[in-house]
Amino acid sequence: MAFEQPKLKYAFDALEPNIDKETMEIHYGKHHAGYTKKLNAAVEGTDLEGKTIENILMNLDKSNSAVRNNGGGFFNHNLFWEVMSPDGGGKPSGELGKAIEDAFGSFDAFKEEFAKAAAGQFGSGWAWLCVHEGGKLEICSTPNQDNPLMPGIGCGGTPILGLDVWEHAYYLKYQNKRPEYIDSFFNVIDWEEVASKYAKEK
Ligand code: MN3
Repeated sequence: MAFEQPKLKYAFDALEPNIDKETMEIHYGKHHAGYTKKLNAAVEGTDLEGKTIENILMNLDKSNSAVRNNGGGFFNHNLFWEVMSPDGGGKPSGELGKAIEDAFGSFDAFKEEFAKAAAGQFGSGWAWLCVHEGGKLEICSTPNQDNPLMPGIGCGGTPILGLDVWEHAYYLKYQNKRPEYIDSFFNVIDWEEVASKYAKEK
């Protein structure tokens, strides 16, 4: 069974004005589709065929750059689309809200640290909020299409929120103003979805 891009739960223009329609069309329809196609080509006929993407990434041979880049690209974008919603924004309440306050002091302090990780990732990459067993939260960033599921990446736990800071994710609308894109992302974060991932993975 080949990997397939999950359907988006909103229209390409639904995240406007925070994320523009044209960027969504190209990002989902070209970039993510490309990673998915190349991942399938890279695992076809190997012992990775038929395994889940999580299993492949957690047991990754990092010298296998086709699987590292395209498997990462497939998983990372799946998560990215999931944690955004036209009804998003605000801040999390309940268990996740409390865990964020415990780990970072306040939601605003969390936001500042996450934005710093995203803005400070040199070149292409991702910023993450991860949960460790027991519920402890961690913010980190990774280059290219790496992610915290991969072994020895210097960033652990299970990612429950991810922000794509490749230029293809924001350049059409924001050009070089990555911090403005990061700020806008907070208007569309689907905290209910992130909270449900937190509850499942902690
Ligand atoms: Mn991308």
